[in-house]
Amino acid sequence: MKKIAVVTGITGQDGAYLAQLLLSKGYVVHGTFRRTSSVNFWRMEELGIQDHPDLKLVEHDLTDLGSSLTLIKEAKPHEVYNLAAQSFVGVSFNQPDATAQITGMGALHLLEAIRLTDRSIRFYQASTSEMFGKVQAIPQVEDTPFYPRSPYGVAKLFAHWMTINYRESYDIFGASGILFNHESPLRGREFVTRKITDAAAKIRLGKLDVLELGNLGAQRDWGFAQEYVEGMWRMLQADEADTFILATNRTETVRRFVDMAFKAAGYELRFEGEEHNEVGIDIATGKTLVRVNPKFYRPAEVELLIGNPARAKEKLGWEPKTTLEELCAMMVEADLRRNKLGYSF
Ligand code: NDP
Ligand code: GDR
Repeated sequence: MKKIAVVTGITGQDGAYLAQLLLSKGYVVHGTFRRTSSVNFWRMEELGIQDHPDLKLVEHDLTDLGSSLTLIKEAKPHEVYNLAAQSFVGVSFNQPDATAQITGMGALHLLEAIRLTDRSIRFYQASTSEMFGKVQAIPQVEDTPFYPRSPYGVAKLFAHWMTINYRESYDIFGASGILFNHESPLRGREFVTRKITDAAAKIRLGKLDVLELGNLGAQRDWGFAQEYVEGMWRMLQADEADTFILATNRTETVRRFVDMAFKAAGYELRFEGEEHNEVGIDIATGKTLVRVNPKFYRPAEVELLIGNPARAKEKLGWEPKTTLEELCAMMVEADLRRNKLGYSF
């Protein structure tokens, strides 16, 4: 009999990659999406899985407890991966309530549905390095104290502790993956890496003059999303439910990523100016291609993230393989291709 998995947030980056992985392993996947006036399945189309016979697309809203109960009752899954969230940190400052409902309470609704339906169902919660926020240790490990710096980080911390609480209270197999930033050609264009690679491609093709960004000094630990979903799956195959960090143990500034992406698009940049006035100039022509616009700064920033994935390596045999240079080049190449074809995602 085939294993059955529920993946919430199938229209997102990780949902699409995870569905592809699970289908390749012979699972039946119930992928959830929320009702909108025009649902967008472009990521599943890019991966060629949207018409897979074992992929069932289910309408579901995380903020509705009844919707989660029905989902779990009808799908009868062995595993539930909770990837759906209001996942954009910047937006969470403008929509803290909605973020708390979706990103925080949404996880609790699924845990309640499992508790009330079948406690043998294994649950994965998409936790985040944003929970470390104002970091208390470098690099961050599973036991580093949390200090979230955004409504998103606070909501995720609630969901993380709920997962542990249901593990301890009801013996539910609840695994929490503290994943550091992971990117890919399927990343949403509001996130900084994809914003940069898309802009570098557009500038190369003469479709954009200047890229505007916020804090260029923020440091992130960026890995490749396709490898990270493999880690999620491994967490649910382990003997015991646990909390694991997935990261690369390398950190770079946003500025360095800009430099890399523009290099991949054929430019050599020179950075000049102080913080809010900083610009990136094309050395060959003297043209300004990158400019800081303070409107992209956040009310509170997470300045430095770097994660040590030693526990995942030891207990799950998981480690990242793709370098940041390879990842960045892959994203720029995909954005050059899409922009040439006139795609808008
Ligand atoms: P995306 O933003 O690409 O995808 C989020 C998904 O959640 C989308 O499918 C979105 O649907 C769905 N969603 C949003 N609101 C609701 C709702 N009310 N009901 C149901 N579904 C909803 O995120 P990623 O794929 O990058 O990330 C996956 C998960 O991992 C998220 O929970 C994120 O917070 C977390 N995470 C991500 C990291 C990363 O670097 N990518 C790192 C650490 C954690 P729609 O398409 O309709 O908007
Ligand atoms: P993050 O990712 O907040 O780490 O959350 P994002 O790519 O949005 O920001 C990374 C860093 O870049 C700085 N930055 C900008 N960010 C955006 N989006 N746009 C800009 O113009 C810009 N300029 C500078 C930000 O200030 C920040 O420091 C992501 C999400 O996927 C979360 O869901 C996930 O939990 C974490 O990664 C780990």
